[in-house]
Amino acid sequence: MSKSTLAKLCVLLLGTTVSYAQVSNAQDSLTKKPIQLDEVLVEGESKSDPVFSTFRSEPEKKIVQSKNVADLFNDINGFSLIKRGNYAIDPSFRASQYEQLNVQFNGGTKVMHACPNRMDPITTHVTPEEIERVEVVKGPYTFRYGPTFGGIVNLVTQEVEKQEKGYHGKVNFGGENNGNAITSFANLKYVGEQFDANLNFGYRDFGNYEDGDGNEVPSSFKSTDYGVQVGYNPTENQRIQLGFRQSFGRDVLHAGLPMDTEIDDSNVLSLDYKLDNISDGLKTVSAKMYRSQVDHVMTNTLRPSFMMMEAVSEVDALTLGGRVELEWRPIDHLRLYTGLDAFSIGRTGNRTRLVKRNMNGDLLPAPVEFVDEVWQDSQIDDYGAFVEGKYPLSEKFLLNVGARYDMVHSKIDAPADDFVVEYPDLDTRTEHNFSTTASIKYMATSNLLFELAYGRGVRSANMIERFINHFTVGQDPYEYVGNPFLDAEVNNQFELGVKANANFDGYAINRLDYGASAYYSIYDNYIVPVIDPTLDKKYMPMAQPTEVKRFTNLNDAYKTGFEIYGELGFLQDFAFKTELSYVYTKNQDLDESLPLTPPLVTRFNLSFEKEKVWARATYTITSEQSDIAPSFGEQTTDGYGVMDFRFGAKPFEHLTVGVAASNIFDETYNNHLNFSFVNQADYGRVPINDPGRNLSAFIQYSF
Ligand SMILES: [Cu+2]
Repeated sequence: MSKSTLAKLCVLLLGTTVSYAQVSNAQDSLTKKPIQLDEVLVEGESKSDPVFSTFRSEPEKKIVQSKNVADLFNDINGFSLIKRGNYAIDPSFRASQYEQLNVQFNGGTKVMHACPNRMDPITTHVTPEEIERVEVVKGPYTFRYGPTFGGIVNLVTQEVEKQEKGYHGKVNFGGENNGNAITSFANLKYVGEQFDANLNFGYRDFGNYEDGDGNEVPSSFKSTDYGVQVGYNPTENQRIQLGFRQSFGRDVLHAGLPMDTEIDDSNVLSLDYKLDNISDGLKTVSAKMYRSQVDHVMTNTLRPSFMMMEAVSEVDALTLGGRVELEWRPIDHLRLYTGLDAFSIGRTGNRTRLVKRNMNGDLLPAPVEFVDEVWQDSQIDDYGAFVEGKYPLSEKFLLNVGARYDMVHSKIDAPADDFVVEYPDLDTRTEHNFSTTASIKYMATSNLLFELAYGRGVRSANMIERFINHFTVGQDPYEYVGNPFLDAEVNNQFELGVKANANFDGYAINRLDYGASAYYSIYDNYIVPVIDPTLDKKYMPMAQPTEVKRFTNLNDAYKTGFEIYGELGFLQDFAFKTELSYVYTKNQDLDESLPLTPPLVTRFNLSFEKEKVWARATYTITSEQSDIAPSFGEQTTDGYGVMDFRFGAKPFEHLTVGVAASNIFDETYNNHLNFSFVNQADYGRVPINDPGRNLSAFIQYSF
């Protein structure tokens, strides 16, 4: 069936519900709004938002492109992307990444990856179209949402309870010429007085993209997702919400990893509850529980190494978690939050290798099979307790103080023999972590806000850093060995910032928004893999590099940087925006940068926006990165400039169309954080280039 027939069918199907929705809308215009769950952390309110927080929400009607994960973060100042291809993309914020960022959905739900190579980060388990807001807390400045080291990234899916009553829905299709990608997404929701329901379905099929020189990059993937969410408001001040979603990734090629994903299935079950307006002293109780699971199968079938050896890894991850929070008003104006949370991750799985040839390349008389423990049945549990208070010292000064305690248990149930030899004292380990923060907001005028914050965020080592056993899991080609006795790493971050805006009515220039913030982080026990001469290489001992890295705590490391932005509104409908972000890191122990430090990025945006038509041109200049980490095989990366253009329109009441061109000048470039090609027939170990010119078209029907 062609795309257009499908579109017509969907329109017909949904058309019947449209007429019904119009009737019910009219009836419900008098009713009150139901209570809202704490999915959103940042509401744009100086008095309640966490300090140094920001959010980006793309108004749904202004979409011109089917989104991908990269687009979610691309436009947020300070973010970069760690790419291993076009699918496994991890956000990096101010040179913090992976578990250093507290990435979650809807105020707390987590999905942890199963793959030791991070082929399946949290961002791959949700349809990007579903994400309506991306919220960021830029440092360890609140501990209500779990242990936080470098900051919080909260991905908010559509909030049903905020919608108008009645039936709503949309169906959209997108296509891209670079890689012949197609995307489709459908959503239907019903919002009633007491009951609401939300249904999503998405399908995406991406081919291999070409870089600016026309070289094809192995990066194709397919994914199918669906989600169901039902909400019930038993009384005016209560809400209970149940959600379930599944995602199926298939045939994912990873240019920068040694294998490809055959199967990547995940599911997430979550239950939320909130009781509001309880009493004068105790205001609110909110609770959340979730369970998520990822099953991952990867092979080297399509890779050069398959000739020598067939490898299949079957791994899975189970994440369980929950939180209970009480909001108090013990005295006038003091908002006090107390709570408990828990987070548990367990992983299992093996790699099976069938060795077919010997070192010289001669066929063996019979292939020999080996089974390697990938995760050694490890588990990490984190139980936390937090308290946080917001108190206005005066009309203009708002004080926020918070503290958190985490008890972290880690254990390894099926250690490999050689891991036991390396660490004979393996046992269940318990760590006690204390995090604190204090910050002040000074609201000088309603248009001028100063913020000053200190936070001490603590992160216990993740499972790879503790328990990986001679696997190549980094951006460099070294075998990595975990260290179960690592100390937790600590980020002492200081930050000072300002945000302001001004409106000039009746002038050609009608609006000015600007802001800046500068930070300095002193790291204790920063965790990085460092070459350890006492370790012998386990797999292919003759192949370069022959050294092995072990995860280690650094004595001294720091980072510092700033972000600046300014936006000028003119002639009512136009805006010009400039953003700049810079971060500098130092690993003083090795006298080099910390790995994966993004380069200086400057962005210029010219946009035009009217009710029925909108357009935006963006020019992003990424500077050369010469502050590198040579011990990770990093090389200086050249600077580059990329021009993008988007245009959208709403020709009819329910219809949105969009076209976009990214990398218009077909620039050939690679970002400093891109991984290098690994185990590919056509490429040596050189950085993966980003896509060349890409033209896309998008159509959406919504009601
Ligand atoms: Cu994998």
